[in-house]
Amino acid sequence: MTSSSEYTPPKIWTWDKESGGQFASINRPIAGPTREKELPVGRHPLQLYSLGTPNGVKVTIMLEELLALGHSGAEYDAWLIRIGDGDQFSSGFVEVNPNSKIPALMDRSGEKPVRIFESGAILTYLAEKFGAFLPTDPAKRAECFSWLFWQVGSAPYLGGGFGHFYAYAPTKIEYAINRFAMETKRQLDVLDRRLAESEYIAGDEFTISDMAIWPWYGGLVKGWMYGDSAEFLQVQEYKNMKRWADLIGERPAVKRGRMVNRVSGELSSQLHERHDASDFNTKTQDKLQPAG
Ligand SMILES: N[C@@H](CCC(=O)N[C@@H](CS)C(=O)NCC(=O)O)C(=O)O
Repeated sequence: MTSSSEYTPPKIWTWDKESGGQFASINRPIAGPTREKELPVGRHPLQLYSLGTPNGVKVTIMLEELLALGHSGAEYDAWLIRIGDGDQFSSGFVEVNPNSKIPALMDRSGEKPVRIFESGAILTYLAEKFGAFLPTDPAKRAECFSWLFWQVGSAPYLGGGFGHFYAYAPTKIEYAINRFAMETKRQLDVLDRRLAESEYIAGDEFTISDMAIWPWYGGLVKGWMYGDSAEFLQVQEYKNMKRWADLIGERPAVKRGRMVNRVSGELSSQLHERHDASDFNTKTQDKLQPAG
């Protein structure tokens, strides 16, 4: 193994703003707002402040699935939070999520607005509010929650670990890439074995655990994440994952959910803000910014 760094940590760590890397301009070691700015509020009961990353997509898939089931109370305004520009550090955003990370949701349907942050908490809140995509049978519900919490605990090894060191870090560190590639492949094997015995993650029903896991691990086996990572990790080995990733990806609500707050890829797949169901047909970037 080669060592690409001669770094010896000092006795006391200090904040080195010049440390580089793709997120150097937004990362900082302190919490709280950096600027005074209120968040916009639209006309619907639910106000989502997010970006079309895997964590954001979990929630837009859930909202589109709820609407597809006929829950009109799940109508929502999706506002774009550009984390690369530091929108998550505005005073308004920090009031909804003191952790300054997307997604964040405000439920304004009741007498007092309710804030919810952390994607797993948002999925659970919406599932309980609408009585959907969360089994009521205690054993099935426990299985669903087990996989939901598995996702929330595991994805940082994929995103913050493997993805960061394989795709984003300014230098390639063999030790870090090996460590997190190993863990990511182990996680894919966990899912693949589960999906060999079960149609969906939590059993025979599509639930919030599928919605949480699919944007991360489904995206990985579909080759949508971190450059050439699909080849590097040989994701085609995980045949049950592939079956499940395709099954979920074909759902119309999942296709719509992926478009919301998305700022990369085909212009026709980017709906920067969603305020009405008709926006999918009229407000994608190809319609707003015609070529030429
Ligand atoms: N555990 C959180 C993670 C959320 C998260 O990491 N969000 C990222 C984008 S995917 C973010 O907002 N990053 C901005 C930042 O770190 O400043 C969740 O599941 O909601």
